[in-house]
Amino acid sequence: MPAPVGPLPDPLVYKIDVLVATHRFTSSNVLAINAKGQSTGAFDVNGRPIRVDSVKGVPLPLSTIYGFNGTFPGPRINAEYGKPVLVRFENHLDENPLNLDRQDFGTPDLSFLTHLHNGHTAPESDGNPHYSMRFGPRHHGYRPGMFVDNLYLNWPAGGDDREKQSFFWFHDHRMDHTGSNVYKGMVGLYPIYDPVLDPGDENAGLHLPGVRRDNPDGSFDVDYDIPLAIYDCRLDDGVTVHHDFHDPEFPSARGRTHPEWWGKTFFKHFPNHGFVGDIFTVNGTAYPTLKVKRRKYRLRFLDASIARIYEFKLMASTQGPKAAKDLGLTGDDLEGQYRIPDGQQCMKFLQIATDGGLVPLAFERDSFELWPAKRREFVVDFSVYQDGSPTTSGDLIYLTDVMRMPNGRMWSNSTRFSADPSYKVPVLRFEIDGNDRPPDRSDIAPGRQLRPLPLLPTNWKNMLDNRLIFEVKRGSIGGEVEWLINGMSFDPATAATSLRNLAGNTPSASQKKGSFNLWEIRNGGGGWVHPFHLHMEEHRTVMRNGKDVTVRPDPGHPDDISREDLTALDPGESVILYRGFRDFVGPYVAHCHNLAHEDHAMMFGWEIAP
Ligand SMILES: [Cu+2]
Repeated sequence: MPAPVGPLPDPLVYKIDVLVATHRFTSSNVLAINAKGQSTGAFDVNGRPIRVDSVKGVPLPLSTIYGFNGTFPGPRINAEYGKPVLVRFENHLDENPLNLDRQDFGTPDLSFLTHLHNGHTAPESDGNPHYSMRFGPRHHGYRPGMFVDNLYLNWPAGGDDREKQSFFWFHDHRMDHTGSNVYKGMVGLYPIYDPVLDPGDENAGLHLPGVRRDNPDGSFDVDYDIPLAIYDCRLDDGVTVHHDFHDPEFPSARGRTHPEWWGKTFFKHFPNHGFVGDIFTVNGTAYPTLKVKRRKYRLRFLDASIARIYEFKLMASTQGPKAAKDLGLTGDDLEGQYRIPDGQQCMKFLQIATDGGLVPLAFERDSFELWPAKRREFVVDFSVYQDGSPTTSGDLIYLTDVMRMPNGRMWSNSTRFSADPSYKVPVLRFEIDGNDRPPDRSDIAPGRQLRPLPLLPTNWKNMLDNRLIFEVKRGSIGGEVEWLINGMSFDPATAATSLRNLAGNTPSASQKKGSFNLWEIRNGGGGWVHPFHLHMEEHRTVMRNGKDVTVRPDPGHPDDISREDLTALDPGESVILYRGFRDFVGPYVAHCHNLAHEDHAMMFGWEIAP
């Protein structure tokens, strides 16, 4: 039911500088290993070999980042429906007061473009290339010395309460270099609360876990409500020769080794399936410990990785994690660095939200997949195990990845596809802090009604024949335009055209403001998976692989019952999405969120016409 559009209050104003800065992935000492798991050498910042104690290791040097306010992840903005936010993003990437080595990735012209994923935002504040190349800076992004004021209205699509979401993030979207800029640190968090159902206060609304503290400047913090941004990276070993498609942009880096970059983030623009790292980090730290009280928490998961998909379980272990090299593992099996051989599931996740906000009914899961850019929110009760026994102070619970994904193409093993029970990589350790139980006034259980879905028109099947069809596929030309949509590489100047549909038409991806339509996204290549993201309104999946999933979701994709901004396409899958086009006019994009695919042209422009 659309609410009347009244005047919104003046926005809360934030300023975020895009800065060259340093980041520490761990304060622990490290031991470098080769693909056989054997200890290898290390180098200092001048590229001179240093002696490594094979037991104690050496400190990890700081990596150079391009970060929002100079941190990774960047700032967290807690937003609220009804209270607009204006963020001034200012480019200071030309300044380098610490004279840090910029290495060979990150946009060469130092421009940035920030997208609030997936804010319901006018095109000029959306930070997408289809707008920026035509109307915005008329460039790939905002260059040094420039700023942009992005207005985030915190307004649900159509003014409809059922369209409210709960967890955005903002990240770089600079055309052709999104992957390298995100990987270089341009990630920020933006949970969005709803004064009616989800105010960040477990005494109010739906009583979801969270204790709110309001600050004098209008901002607020919420205890027991924790975003977890997952990101995988590789670190330079000092002996690998740097060679990349983008060599001409980084002439000082090409064709040689960089011992002076030892231990700093290593990137390749064009591993043609997508880039995966072998060190797994949470909120910028590798293998961290999070102390938790014996009560319920809300955990907001975000996959901020370029291509890696995760499948998480909560596990207990008697023996604890072992270094993968000490288990005799080699090669790709060293990815993740640790294994937890005796890990056993000890807790379940109670899912409360997906990309599109709170789900209609809370539901329990043993594990869940997290695809790039996706958000999944869960309540976990750290006072009790799934068998009913209580937790005690000092207990350790491991957030464990059980999806083996040796390259950016797709997983080799997961619960859904040839599960490998020996693949258990601990990513984060929760430590129970104290035996007392702090007050917990939250009230949530499986089956609890959360946010109803917006209604689907009863005659939606009448729209099937004239739907828009987009097929995502690897092209034969290779290189910089390797990844195609409907056979075309991204053209930021025009709206894309559908493949011929059953009605015999090839409609343009130009939709009238206020309209709704069905869009089909087809995975046209057999061996890849694509996390496909559509800017603007969240969609509802109505069909998957030709089957109606509005009543019963596909067992492999239980999140299809919710609204999402990113659809998970297994090899050969197709989905049909019901989408709305309301409130704003102008150009937006849709693209694969495997950022290596996106940066190599797997994106198309579309628009909302008046
Ligand atoms: Cu893709």
